[in-house]
Amino acid sequence: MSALFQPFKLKDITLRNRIAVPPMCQYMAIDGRANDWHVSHYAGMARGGAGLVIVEATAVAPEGRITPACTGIWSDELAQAFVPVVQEIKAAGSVPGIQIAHAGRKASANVPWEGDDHIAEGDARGWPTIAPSAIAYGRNLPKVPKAMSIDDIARVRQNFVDAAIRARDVGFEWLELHFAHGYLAQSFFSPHANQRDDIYGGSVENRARFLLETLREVRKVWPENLPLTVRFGVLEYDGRDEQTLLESIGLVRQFKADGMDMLSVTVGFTIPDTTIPWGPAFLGEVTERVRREADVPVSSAWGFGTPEIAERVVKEQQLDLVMVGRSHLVNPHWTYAAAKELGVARPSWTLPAPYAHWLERY
Ligand code: FNR
Ligand code: 531
Repeated sequence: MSALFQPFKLKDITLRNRIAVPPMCQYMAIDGRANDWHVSHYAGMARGGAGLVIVEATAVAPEGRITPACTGIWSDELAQAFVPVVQEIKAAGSVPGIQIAHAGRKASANVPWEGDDHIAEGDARGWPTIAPSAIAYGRNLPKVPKAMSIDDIARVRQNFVDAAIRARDVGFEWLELHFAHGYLAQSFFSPHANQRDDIYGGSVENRARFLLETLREVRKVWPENLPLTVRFGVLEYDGRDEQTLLESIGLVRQFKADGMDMLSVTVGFTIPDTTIPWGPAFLGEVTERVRREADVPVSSAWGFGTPEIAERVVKEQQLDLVMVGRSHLVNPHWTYAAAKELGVARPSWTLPAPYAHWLERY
């Protein structure tokens, strides 16, 4: 029996298998609005059989976009633009999730295929960035952000709450807070990026404050019966990882106590000068450690995108859910192909009728 093709129940949501499409920016929005590109992109992977499809990092405020082409949900009108995306994912038998985000000091950048760097000062396409402290990321993102005031912090926290309400109201059934990848929330937790001397900086409790306050406020508005999850970088590969992991696992325990249902483990990506041991499933061990020490359901990503690896890490209970990203850009029907490769009986059940009926018959 394949472990990867067992259902997964979290709160009132049951996924048909352990395969999730992680959020992957498409950089195809205009003024934050989802469009036909997003409908076909997400529908394709849902029709391919994935149990869960998480819509890309979607900004809770205009200045929270990574690039001018990122999606947003800072208005009811932008939220409505996701209705066809939600409908297509559900129609394909998958579960619609969305990741809500604020890019912090990494915002106001060109799309990856047009430089992946900060938009030049004076270029009207860009905007001023905000962050815990006036410390730039560096390298391709040299812009020095404005250190957020207490009012800025309160406003952005409310932006996350309002975004969660809008996501709920347009039918998303799985919410992921983007607390990772060097964006605003992750940067509050990092002593590299957060050198505030008020209650949001200094001690690990203070550096965790924005993340915990935001989670607690979102928990109040997100339906209790639907999964509320967090994507968080538990280490940075910056030479101080044992300390970072201890702090991170302590924070993850607090996330769980405050109502987080699942954690998506990833890398911090807070600073450029790190030595990341890229490789297939390189986060498997640390994900299993977080799962064990924080006693929380976990997913993870980075190189799990072959059927054998995905099957193994679920069977060995390193992960509860496998995030398969780039492999889904290669083949939206990755899940069906994995079912066939793993010898799952009648894998065509993972596809909708118009495809399934003709497969394995002739
Ligand atoms: C990503 N990733 C990403 N992560 C995230 O938390 N929010 C996002 O919006 C994005 N956007 C994004 C765009 C593109 C084009 C890529 C390739 C990646 C990271 C992604 O979710 C995943 O963690 C990585 O791609 C690693 O998994 P794979 O691709 O090795 O399966
Ligand atoms: C991080 C990434 C690094 C290296 C390879 C693939 C992905 N992602 C983070 C994404 C944006 C694109 C780059 C987000 O979290 C929004």
